[in-house]
Amino acid sequence: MTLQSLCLYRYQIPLDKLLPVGIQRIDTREGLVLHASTAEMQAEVEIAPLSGVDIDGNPILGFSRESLEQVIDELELLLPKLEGVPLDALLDAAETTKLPSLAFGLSLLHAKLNGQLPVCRNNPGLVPLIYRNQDEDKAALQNRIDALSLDTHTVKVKVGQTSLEDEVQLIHHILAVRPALKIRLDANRAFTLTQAIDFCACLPLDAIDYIEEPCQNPSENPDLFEAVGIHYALDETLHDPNYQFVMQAGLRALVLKPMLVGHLSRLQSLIDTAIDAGVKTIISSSLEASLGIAALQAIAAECTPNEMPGLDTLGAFSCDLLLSSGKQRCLMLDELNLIKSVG
Ligand code: OSB
Ligand code: MG
Repeated sequence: MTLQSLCLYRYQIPLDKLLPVGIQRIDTREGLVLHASTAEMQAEVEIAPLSGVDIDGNPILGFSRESLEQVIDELELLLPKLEGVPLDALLDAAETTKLPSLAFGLSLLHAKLNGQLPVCRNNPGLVPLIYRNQDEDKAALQNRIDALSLDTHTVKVKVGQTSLEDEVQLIHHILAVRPALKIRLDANRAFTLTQAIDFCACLPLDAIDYIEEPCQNPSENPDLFEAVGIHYALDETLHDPNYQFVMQAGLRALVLKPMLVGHLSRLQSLIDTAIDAGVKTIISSSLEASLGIAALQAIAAECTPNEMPGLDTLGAFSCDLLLSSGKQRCLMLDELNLIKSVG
C-alpha cells in the first residue's frame, strides 16, 4: 500500500471549564490532525503534545518536552517525503523522530491505515476524574459525587491540590455515599515523604487502589509503601525518555499516556514488561480532543483489555473534533486550519 495524499491541520478548542495538568490549569487545547489516504483507505490521527502555557501564561511543565511548533516543523519537512511511498515509511519516520507525540501519531496512523486499530464499539465506561473546579464550593463538589452513576466502580481523585483536611474529608465523603467504590488517587508529586505519610495514614487503605506519583522525590515512593502500606503508580516518571521499567516495592500500576510514551511499539513493550512483573497498566489521556480519546479507547480495548483506562477529560471541551462524542458541535476538517498538504 502506498501513501497517496497527506494533509496537516491545526485545531484550537476552548475549554468550558479549566482542566488540570498536574497542579497547573489550562483553558484551551491546541493540537494537530494528520490526515492520510491510500488507494483503499483513509484515516486521521490527532497529535497534541501536552505542552504550551497554562492560564497564567506559565509554561506547562512535566509533560511533553516538545512544543506544537516543533512537531509542525518536523511534519512540514516530512510530508513531502511521504507522498507516493509505501505505508511502512510512516513506521520508519516514527522510529526516527525524537518527538514522542509525533512518533505516537505516525505509528497510530500506520496502524489505522493498515486496519490494525479496530474502532472501539463497546463503551468501556469511564473512571470519573474528580477534582475541585475553579471557585466550586465543597457542597457543589459533594453533589457531583452524590450524582455518580451506579455503573461507576472506580473513581480517580486529584489530591495534594488543596488542604489535607479537605481532601481526606472528600475521600471519606465518597466512601460514605458509595462504600464499594475503588479509588485511584493522583498526587502529581505534590507531597514530601512526610506529607504523603501523614495524608495516607488518614485514608481507608482497603478502598484505595493506588496513589499516582505521591512523592516529590519518586525514589521515596517505596518508603511511603513501607511506612503505610499504600500502593503507588507511576505517571510523570514514565515521561523521561530514558525511563526503563524497574520493579520496586509497592508499585501497583503504570499510568501510560501514549502521547507522551511515543511509538506504539514502545507502549506495547512497556505494557508487556510491566505485566510480566505483575504491575497493571492503565492507558490515560493527555487531554486529547474527541478524535484522540477515541483512539485511546481503541488502544486500551486492544492492549489493556482488563483495565479501565483513565479517559474522563472530554467533558471540559467546548466541541468535538471529527468524531462526535455527543457534543452539540463537532469540528470537521474544513473548519480547521490547513497547514500543509501533499499529493
Ligand atoms: O495527572 O494524570 C494526570 C491528564 C493530563 C495530564 C495529567 C494527568 C491527566 C489525567 C488524565 O489525570 C485522566 C486519568 O488519568 O484518569
Ligand atoms: Mg497522573
